[in-house]
Amino acid sequence: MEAAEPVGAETLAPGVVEPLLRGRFGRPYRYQQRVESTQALLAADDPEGAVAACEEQTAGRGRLGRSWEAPFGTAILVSVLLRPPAERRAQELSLVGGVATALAAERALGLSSQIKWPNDVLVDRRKVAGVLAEARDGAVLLGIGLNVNQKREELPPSGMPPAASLRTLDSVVRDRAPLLAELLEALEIAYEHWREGGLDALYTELGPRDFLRNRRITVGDETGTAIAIDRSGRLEVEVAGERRFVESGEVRYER
Ligand code: BT5
Repeated sequence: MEAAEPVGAETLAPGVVEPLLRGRFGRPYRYQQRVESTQALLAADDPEGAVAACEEQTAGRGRLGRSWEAPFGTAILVSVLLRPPAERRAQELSLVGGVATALAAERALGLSSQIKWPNDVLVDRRKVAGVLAEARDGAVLLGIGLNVNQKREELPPSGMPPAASLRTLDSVVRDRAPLLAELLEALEIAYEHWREGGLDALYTELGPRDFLRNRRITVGDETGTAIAIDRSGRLEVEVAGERRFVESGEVRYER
């Protein structure tokens, strides 16, 4: 048995979130106060659009074995089960999640946001959200962590890019449930566009938010200039006068 929530606590419990859902994402809506990772609350045989959320992860995951940290009740920590059509490149889904999260963050803040290939959402050069796409028996679990109400001292101290929450950006404390409903709606719309037309169909949103464009970057042991995220989700880079297309990996950037 989990401890009861404090009366009046701001929460992502089903009774609060489900009435706010407008599309098919979030049906079913699975919720636990504490869980190892929201990615563990969904299985490949769940219907597309099944969603899991929690107040705190005890082993929240980033990419490449890294961790995702957020104190109880401060962030949106959510996973969505997707079943992309075979003709689409599932690797593009972290950018689809990035576009949806960027739009939801912008609507909340009234500030513009950027997408740092392949999976970060930045505002004012700081990371407010990260996206994790994991394959699971033909399905994809798309996990999104969006920092909402963390105070500065509750954010990881030394990330690159440095971390921010919506609250550290504009000093507003927000109810997370309506924001989660907006995020799921934005994700459903972006996903449907992508299903129909690939990243081409999202490029008007993605292209102008491409953070690495024209920056000096290092990928692996090569240094060059990022040209842009291309329409298949790869990062186009110019290294010593030659164009390369990077499929995946870690990017370090100057400034
Ligand atoms: C990501 O990984 O950015 C993907 C994060 C996905 C988290 C969601 S939460 C719901 C779902 N369930 C999960 O278990 N995961 C997903 P990556 O690019 O590897 O970034 C990880 C790095 O970001 C860490 O090594 C830290 O430096 C930094 N970091 C950790 N927590 C952070 C936070 N709350 N805000 C900003 N940066 C953070």
